[in-house]
Amino acid sequence: MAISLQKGGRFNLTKSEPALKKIYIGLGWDTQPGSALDLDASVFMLNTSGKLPQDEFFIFYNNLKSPDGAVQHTGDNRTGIGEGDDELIMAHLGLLDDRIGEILVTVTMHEGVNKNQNFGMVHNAYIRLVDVDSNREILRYDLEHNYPTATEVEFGRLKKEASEWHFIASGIGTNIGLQAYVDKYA
Ligand SMILES: [Ca+2]
Ligand SMILES: [Ca+2]
Repeated sequence: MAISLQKGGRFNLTKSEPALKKIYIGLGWDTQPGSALDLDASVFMLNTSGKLPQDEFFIFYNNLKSPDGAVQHTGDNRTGIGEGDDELIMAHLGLLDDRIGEILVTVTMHEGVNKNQNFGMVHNAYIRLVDVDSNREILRYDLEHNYPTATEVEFGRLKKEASEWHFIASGIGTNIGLQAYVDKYA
């Protein structure tokens, strides 16, 4: 049975899953019947100062793979229609560049500000972590909090502390737009 986390919850991956090497990060969401929303998963791979070591460590639909080969985005979903994972990210902990101490997983609403869309229109949003080798779900965080003004939401982050990887169910919504969001970590 997978662990279910609440907003702000933490899980020590290294301690609980010592054999874990490859993680499949599944992100899902649904919209109102009949309305398609294009949500985009992005990953910020940060150093211990909380910055991207170089721009290419920002992984999104136009830069699908990190320079170290550790993180790969499997592609863009334009509608969110259907059950199950809408966008997927693969993370191979063993391949990570030594400088990386934090991996943020954020979902942004494509042109949300221009289209007057926000996360209040999104339902059943979740992030889940699956052990690729055993195909077993390790944990899941359902974002039950409502985000009526947010155009981007950090779903969760992996953080290395004293050589151990932790998952944090952050669930932080903002409405600054993707460019401003990227600028914060550049
Ligand atoms: Ca998308
Ligand atoms: Ca969906």
